[in-house]
Amino acid sequence: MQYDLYVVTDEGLSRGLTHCEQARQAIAGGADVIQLRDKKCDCDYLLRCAMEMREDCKKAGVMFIVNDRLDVALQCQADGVHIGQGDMPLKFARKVAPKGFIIGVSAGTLEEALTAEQDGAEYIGFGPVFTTCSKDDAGPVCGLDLLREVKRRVSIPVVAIGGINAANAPDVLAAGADGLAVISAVISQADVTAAARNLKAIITQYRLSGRQ
Ligand code: TZP
Ligand code: MG
Repeated sequence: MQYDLYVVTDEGLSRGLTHCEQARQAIAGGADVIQLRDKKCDCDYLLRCAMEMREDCKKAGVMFIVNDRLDVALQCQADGVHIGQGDMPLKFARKVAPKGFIIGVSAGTLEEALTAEQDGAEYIGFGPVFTTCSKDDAGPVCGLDLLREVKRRVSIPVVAIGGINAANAPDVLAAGADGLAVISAVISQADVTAAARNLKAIITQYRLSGRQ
């Protein structure tokens, strides 16, 4: 499973694009994973977005994940769901998830990362690695040292999130991140495709340089 460029959609942080438009433009720029994230809209709209994004991701061979909402993820046959520490516990989600369904878990400490792995998460979203303005309750900044430590201690993929951009991406990769999850560095840019393409090129360049 490739998590390299993991783009999280957000209509509040976009310059007027819908979730579906953001996803299509990020896919055109080389996103490996698209996550639909909306904590405000009604369920009907979320489901319609999810259905359309599911199709676009499938056509492009891109992984599609729904944030928080296992019901929506199952209904649209997403590849998986992403759950936070305050969401439905992983073991309950696993019980109703089909075989092969991906469950990602947010972690902000080493303990949370270890527990997520023990409980059977497919990947960890670790952060906020840096300060972020995109999530009010993101919690304390973890920093690159803790990311490195988490990478040493867990064996499932660790996707770094929080304040990641083209300038700090090489440092995050050097700390061992298996993927870079971003909102504003791609979604808030005037040219979403170009921003995604630029980040993807940095990741590809880093991987090709043989350091990972
Ligand atoms: N979880 C931890 S930080 C964060 C989320 C959803 C926000 C990331 O947004 P940005 O704009 O890439 O910092
Ligand atoms: Mg959540």
